[in-house]
Amino acid sequence: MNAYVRGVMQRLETLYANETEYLQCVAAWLEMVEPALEQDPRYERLDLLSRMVEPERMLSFQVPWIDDRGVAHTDHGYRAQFSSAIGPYKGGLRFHPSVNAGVVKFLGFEQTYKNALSGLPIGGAAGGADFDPRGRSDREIMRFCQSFMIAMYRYIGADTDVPAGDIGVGTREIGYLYGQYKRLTGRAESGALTGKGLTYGGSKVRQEAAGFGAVYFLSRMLEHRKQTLEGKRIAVSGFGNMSWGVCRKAAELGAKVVTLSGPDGYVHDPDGVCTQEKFDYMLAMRRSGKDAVAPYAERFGVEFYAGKKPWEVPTDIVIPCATQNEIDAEDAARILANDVKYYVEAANMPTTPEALRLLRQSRTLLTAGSKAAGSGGVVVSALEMVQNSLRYSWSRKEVDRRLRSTMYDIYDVSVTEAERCGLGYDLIAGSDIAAFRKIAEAMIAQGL
Ligand code: 2IT
Repeated sequence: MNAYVRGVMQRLETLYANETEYLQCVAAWLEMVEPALEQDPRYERLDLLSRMVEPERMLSFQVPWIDDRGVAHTDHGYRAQFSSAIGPYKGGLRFHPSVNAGVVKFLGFEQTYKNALSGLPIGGAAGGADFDPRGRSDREIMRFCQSFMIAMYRYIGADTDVPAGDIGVGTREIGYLYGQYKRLTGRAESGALTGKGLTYGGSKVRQEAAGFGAVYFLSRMLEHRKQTLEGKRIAVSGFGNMSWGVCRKAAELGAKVVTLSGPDGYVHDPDGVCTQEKFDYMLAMRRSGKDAVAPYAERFGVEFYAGKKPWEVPTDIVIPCATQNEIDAEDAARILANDVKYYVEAANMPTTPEALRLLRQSRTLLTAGSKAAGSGGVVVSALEMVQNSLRYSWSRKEVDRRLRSTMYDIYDVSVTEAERCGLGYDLIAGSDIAAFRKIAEAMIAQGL
């Protein structure tokens, strides 16, 4: 690291000493964009980096609610409005006990650069609460979402900040959040949230988008080696929205997802998660609110491995779809020992720094980062905003076509940018630098 970059990082470490995920993602990113910084003296002269690595505004609020037994709870909510350089703040909400200020800042940072890559005019944000939806009734979820929105509604809007879903927040939660926003503001402002239901302004393919996007991106990596998805075996973690979309698109293109996982362990399905019945069962497991994957093994008569991660199953492709830092150095060593050929981050920052270093050293493994490969969800969110402002709704085919071509564009810009910086075929550095340049130019143009 050069002295300027080191100084930026030290300032952040002083300000946010305990926010480990946040410091981790910024440190990894600084390492990737350093070559671009050295090519242009303006970035340092204007101290752009200090402003790029910190949220423009950080909201932190209490979320009180009452459960079905009449017991009062006080959870904590956040919204990191990270960057408005290229458009309104935009990004997901996560409801999970692990959510804290550092997790929200990490997600907001990643989202900013993901969104810049999408080519659409959206800034970056993320939010959420440490609320645990596991085992909560539908009415409890509704009351929690309503209370969350009471705290947040003044700070969001179609031209201000547009929240969407993430872990623990799906179409149902977005519906309750949107309903409360409408009541509080008296406006049917559909562009204020994305991931809405199809009956009130949602976009077709939004639910599938995150997983579809990752597989479209992967297909270009395969093409680079003159290969296709046909007959390939894929290990996936998680069993939520992202994994579900990956299973569906992979099956459509002739590949097989052979693992799914949850906090309880993983299942190995050698026949592949590739029938409608299995896709639907994934949704049913999610709806049950139990957050466990073991029932899949029982239902389809396959093996369940309690407390284990799916990376011990040898496959051609690995796609982590669950959460941050789920792949550590030991997992990375196993992935390399299994001679996996493609590693596609779909979840946000699923790889620890040590694991990523190991994976990137391999000559035979192609690696893609989540800011590029994991952007399918927000790409269709941005398309949902377009449709809302047009007061129109595109066909499924049209949205899917736009998603696919956007993922291809992101792949192409990542390849081109890495080559331009003399880094060879490096999708992570290429995409980080491309997004960095775009935001940097927008910030310079708008003054400080
Ligand atoms: O991580 C992500 O890209 C999301 N949670 C989706 C964000 C969005 O605005 O659709």
